[in-house]
Amino acid sequence: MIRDQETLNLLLDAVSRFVRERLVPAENEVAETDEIPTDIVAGMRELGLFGLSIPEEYGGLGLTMEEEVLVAFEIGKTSPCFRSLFGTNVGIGSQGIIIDGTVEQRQHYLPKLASGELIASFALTEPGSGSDAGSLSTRAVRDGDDYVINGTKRFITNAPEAGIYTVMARTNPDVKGAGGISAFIVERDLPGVSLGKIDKKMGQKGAHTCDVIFENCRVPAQNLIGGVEGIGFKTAMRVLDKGRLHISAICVGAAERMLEDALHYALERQQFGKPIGEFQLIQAMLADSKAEIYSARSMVLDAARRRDNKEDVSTEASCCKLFASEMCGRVADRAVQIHGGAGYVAEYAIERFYRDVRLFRIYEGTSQIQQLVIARNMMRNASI
Ligand code: COS
Repeated sequence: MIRDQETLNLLLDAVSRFVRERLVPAENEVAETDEIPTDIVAGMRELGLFGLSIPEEYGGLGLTMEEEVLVAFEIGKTSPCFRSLFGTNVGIGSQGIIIDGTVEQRQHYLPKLASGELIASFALTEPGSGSDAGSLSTRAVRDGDDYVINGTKRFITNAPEAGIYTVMARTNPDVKGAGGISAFIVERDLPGVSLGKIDKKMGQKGAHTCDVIFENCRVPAQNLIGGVEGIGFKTAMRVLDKGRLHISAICVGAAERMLEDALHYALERQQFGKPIGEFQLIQAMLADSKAEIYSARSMVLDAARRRDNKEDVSTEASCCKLFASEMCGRVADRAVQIHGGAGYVAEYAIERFYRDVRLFRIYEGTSQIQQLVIARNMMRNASI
């Protein structure tokens, strides 16, 4: 599916260099200040990172899924907070508009998202509905040419930076589950939109989440995604199918970085008169990690190619998210173990990565939700 290998190689080289030369050296500063420097954000814009998946006609790079995961493998090799800043424009923030939006909605928002001038957030989770996304209680009531939205969204990535939110809200209260939900594009500056305090997280400093609160917020009806009520949950699920593949690729990149750090440490650190890498118990941890990363990488590439071939990859995306995020957690644990006491102090990047990657097993659907999706799809497709 790669359309032009030479152009793709140039992009991958440029991203890889940007990660090595600009992002990795800034990791500690961002962890301390909780802010990504503006020159780095400008660099991300220049590289086109905000528009990786946005069609070229709207100013994005229009990458295929396979191309996108190849970029994500590279981006994953540094602090996940960097990806987070443009990740919602590439994935969950923009995809609702790309997949189900009207032509007017695409024309109006996508060019600004592609350039990074505008940040989009995805507002699905609420205080009372996380894994059970279909039970959400934010309400949108039609009133003339507007919808009036009331409710609170929780843990919204990039909410403080975002200019628009794709908000899933219940338009039909008589339908308790997914069928009563619609998706809206809500502009941050509208009266009735406010933000909660920025969450204090375990890791991923530099990436911000907070509550987004809607109080009698009037949203023009033309901002109903696709112009149709009742399809918002399906939009959200399709968005997540793609997002889960992207996150899986980030897990692979992060695991590669952690293993590389652990390998260097194992080659340098001397105990019992030789580098600890010469001990077979250390080698086992290195080898298990290498094999698992290779496995996850192969899965992600296969699922991405299938999506590019227009196959339904709901099951494969969940398989990738489940395996890659759990694998990443195991690699993080082994990498700390190989570092020994040094792995527990902030001087080494692995201490930060260990905390940062913990989120991968939770967001865009917990490992348990991925198991549930996989098993339900298996049972649905079984011919008995
Ligand atoms: N693509 C398209 N449509 C989908 C879909 C997908 N991947 N998954 C489900 N649907 C459709 C179903 O076909 C169903 O449509 P019909 O009513 O027409 O049959 C509808 O959506 C409801 O699906 P389902 O009955 O499976 O919904 P449930 O309420 O049982 O919930 C889970 C499904 C649990 C899988 C869903 O709520 C989920 O993914 N939860 C996790 C949410 C999450 O990832 N949150 C992370 C925060 S966002 S970063």
